[in-house]
Parts: sequence; C-alpha cells; structure tokens
Amino acid sequence: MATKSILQQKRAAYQPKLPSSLWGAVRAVAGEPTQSVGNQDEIKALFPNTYGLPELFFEKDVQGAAGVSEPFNVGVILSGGQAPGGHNVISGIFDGIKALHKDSRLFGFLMGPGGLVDHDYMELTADIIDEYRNTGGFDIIGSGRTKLELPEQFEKGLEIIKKLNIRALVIIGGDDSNTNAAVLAEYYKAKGEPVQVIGCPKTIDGDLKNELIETSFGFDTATKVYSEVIGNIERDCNSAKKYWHFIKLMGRSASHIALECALQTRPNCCIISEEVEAKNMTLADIVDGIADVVAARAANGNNFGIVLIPEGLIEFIPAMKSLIAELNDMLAHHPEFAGLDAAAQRAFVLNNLSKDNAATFESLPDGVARQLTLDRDPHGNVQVSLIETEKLLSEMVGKRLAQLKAEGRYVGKFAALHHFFGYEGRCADPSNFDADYCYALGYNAAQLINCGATGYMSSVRHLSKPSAEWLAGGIPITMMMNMEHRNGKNKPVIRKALVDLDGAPFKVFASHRQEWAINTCYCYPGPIQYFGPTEVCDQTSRTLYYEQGGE
Ligand code: FBP
Repeated sequence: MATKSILQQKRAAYQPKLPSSLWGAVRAVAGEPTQSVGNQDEIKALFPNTYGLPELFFEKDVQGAAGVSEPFNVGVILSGGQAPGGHNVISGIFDGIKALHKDSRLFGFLMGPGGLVDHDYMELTADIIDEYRNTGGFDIIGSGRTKLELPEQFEKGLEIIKKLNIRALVIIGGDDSNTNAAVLAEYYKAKGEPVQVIGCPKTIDGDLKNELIETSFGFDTATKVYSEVIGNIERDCNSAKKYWHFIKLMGRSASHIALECALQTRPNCCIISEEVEAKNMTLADIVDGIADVVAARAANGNNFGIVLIPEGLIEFIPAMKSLIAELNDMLAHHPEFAGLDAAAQRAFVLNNLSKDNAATFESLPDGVARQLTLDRDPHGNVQVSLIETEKLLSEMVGKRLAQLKAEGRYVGKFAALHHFFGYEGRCADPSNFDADYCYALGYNAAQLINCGATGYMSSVRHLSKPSAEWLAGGIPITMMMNMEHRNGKNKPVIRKALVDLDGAPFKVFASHRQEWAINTCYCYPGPIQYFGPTEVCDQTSRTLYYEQGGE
C-alpha cells in the first residue's frame, strides 16, 4: 500500500470548483446543427447517424429537480498517454452520476480500451475514488493505447456493456481516442443499441483544441512542471556560465508545450516546428540559426544558454516529413519488413524509397535513421519521443561552430548538456486549473449522459474566467473531423491543432525572441502552488491567457 505524502494528504481535501450552471438541477439547450471542419460529404457519409448534431449547453434549471428516478451505470476508459487530472475527470463523473441518483454505478475498464474488449474491469466505489481525488497519474484503472476500430472489438465491448447494464461509456483520450469514440458511438447508434459514448479531451500535448474545446486537460500542469525545471536549469546555467543546455520537450506533433515553456521561461532559443515547416527550413537552417545565437552570445562573453526543442520537430522539417510519409506507407504495405535484421532493413528502405527521400535517409545519423523505421505506435505514428533530437542538434551545432571558428567568425567555448522532459510532467498532481477543469469535464459528462447525448465531447469553455462562469456543454465529435492520410489509407480523424503562427501566443514569443536570444532574460516560474493567493494558485497557462485576449 502506497504511503501518502503530507502534501497528498492535505491536497485530498481540495474541493474542485464547478461552473455555476452545473450546481443543482441542469437543463440542456441545443444550438444549431453542426458541420465537420473539413470533407463534409465524406464525414457525413461515414457518420450518418451522428453527423450534424447540435452543440449542447447546460443552464441552471431553477424549477427543475436535480435527480432522476432511476439509477444508471456508466463505464470509463483512460486512453493513451497519461495527463495530470485524469483522476479528477473520473471523480467528477462519479460525483455527477451519484448526484443524479445515489445508486448509479461507475465501472472502470482496465489498462485502456483493451479492458473493454477483454472484459477487464472494476467497479469504482466511493472509497476507491476518495483515494485518488486531486492526484496525478492514471493508476486508478491504468491506461493503454489499444486502438478501438474493428467491429469485432465493438461487439466484444457490447457484450460486457450489456452484462454490466452500462448506459454510457466515457472515453478519456486525445484526438485519436476521441476519433475512436465517435466511431464507436456511430456503430452502436447504427445498430440501434442504446449505449451512449462520450469523449473527454485529454493530452499534455495541447493539440486537441479548437474554438469550442479551448484546451485539453493536463497541458497546464505538465507545462508548469517543465517550466519550473527549465527555470531551475536557467538559474544554474546563469550561475556557472559554462554550458549550453539542449532541452527536448514532449509533444508528439505540435509545439504547444515548447511554446508555452518559452513564454514562461524566456530561453535563448526555442524552435517551433510549425514555423520550420511554414518557412520550408532544412535541418541545416535550424542548426545555423542556433549556432548564430551561440556565436553572438559568445561575442558578449556569454558561453552559456538554453535551447528548447519540440519533440515532434523531425516530422515538420519538409524533407523529413516527406521521408516519414513514404516510410509510413512502405511499412504499412510490407509486414515482412519487421522480420528482417537491421542491415537488411536499411537496404530494403534504401532500395524502395524514391530518390530524394533515399538521399535524405542516407544523410541522417544511423541512430535517427533507424528510429524512423522502427515500430509505429498503434495509431501508425513514428515514436518521436525515442528520437534524440536534442543530441542530433547539439552535435550539428558543435560542427557548425567549428567551421565558424575556422573562418574567424566565432570565438568561444561550447559545452553542451542534454535533457528530455516528458514523463516527468505527465503524472504530476494537477494544478488547481487542471483539478477544477477535469472535475468539471467529468461532472459535465454525467449531464451529457443524462440528456441522452452520444458522439459528443464534454466541453467546458471560457476558461480564463473564474470557474463559476465557465460554460458547460457538449460538442459533436464529428464537428472536429476531417479526412487525413494515415497508415496508408484515408481516414476520418479529429483535426490536430498545431501552433497557429498568426495566433497571439506565437506572436508574443516572436516579438521577444531576438532579445531573449542575445541577452539573458530568464524567468524562473517556480513550482506549482496549491495553497496561497489566487493569482499564484489559479493562473492559467500563458497560451490560454494570450489566446483569450490577455496582454
Ligand atoms: P497522448 O496524445 O496519448 O496524450 O500522449 C502524448 C504523449 O505524452 C506524447 O507527448 C508523447 O510523444 C507520447 O505520448 C509518448 O508515448 P508513450 O507514453 O507511449 O511513451
């Protein structure tokens, strides 16, 4: 039995805040019918029963009764990577269904979507839920990356759903898992099965967002944890004045995490993958840019600095993107590839790639090239967290500086240290923001179930306002979808939100980066605070602040 730290014991008593519309009796109000963000005809044809549904909003029902006459059962699944606040989504669902009827029950499927298919589950009772309130991690029921996409899986799921008399399934996941939630909702609706499916927006990556889903949960806490540590490294760096720290930050694809951490800590360089792609930059362009900053700082006597690198960078360098896309198709169509030894795999790739992509592949250091051919995750993605971009870049910067030195354009010392921050932040105890937001998402999901919704994502908006003013409701998942080429096929998927180069967070960064590069403007955010003044404890991410008009 794990022992609870003193902070954990005190934190357990925190009562997350809810939007005032969810206090007591609630009424659902339907908005206008919706359209998908792209490929409307194709998405409509694939989701004939769940396409075009209206947005839903919840209002306080002053005359209504808060409860329902019959208890009901709900199943919950945690899907994909961990994100701070998952336990609060579950405790929000639990409290929400209990508020509707005290005999309602919650079942957790174990270790991700696979638990539904394999009928591995546990009932989540009050004593279990109480152990996990306001804690980080997904260990209450575990998580996994099994992709729910086959009718056989849906049918196996239905067996246990019927056996446990489950009325609705809540899938807490990222864009891929919520896409699967939409597919499952459509499947059950098409079959006339009464089971509802509701999604909740989770991922530290921050890329499951749009006008209606303002942020995914976990981003706030994870970026605060990384920023604390980056700040500590900045202070160390500014004390010893002898190292360049190359810090890779998680975020499989989009650079939201790196950008948020840059806004919080003001490093000397921060690469934004989306800008690299938009400007059609090569690896050499990125390296030259960093080397120029190192040389300029050295000219002022500052042989130290901080470089932030987004985990997904490799896939955004246009030449690499084209290589990875061709490799994805190749690997999807040649299952025999997995059985070859490393040398034969390399030869196979070089023989089968188009000329330009083969040249790019050959130009890469062996380790990176090999990583690009290794197993994809179950959604067909390259496992970018395993590619050591921070080492690749610092090695190349070192070589470039040697050239500049030979040309008399650089006088200085360059000693690099490497870090990768990802797993350190994914299971942190949720910040007040994430604790409140997650609890509200879960509590709100109970209301979506109560009003019969299926194929909806739980949505809580106006997040930079005080939590009592948050707007609770549901967004049809099909509304966020378009068609994309994945794993060798065109598939309906939720569109990933990349960093918007015209958006306020990037513009704020771009307007300061020159100064942050040359001067030492570090900012030390310090650790997440749970107790104390609200402007310290309840602050949102800088990204959300600037996106919602903050200055
Ligand atoms: P989700 O999108 O499932 O939330 O996962 C995000 C993430 O943490 C990425 O930032 C990272 O690239 C990936 O998971 C790592 O995957 P794994 O947990 O399988 O190592």
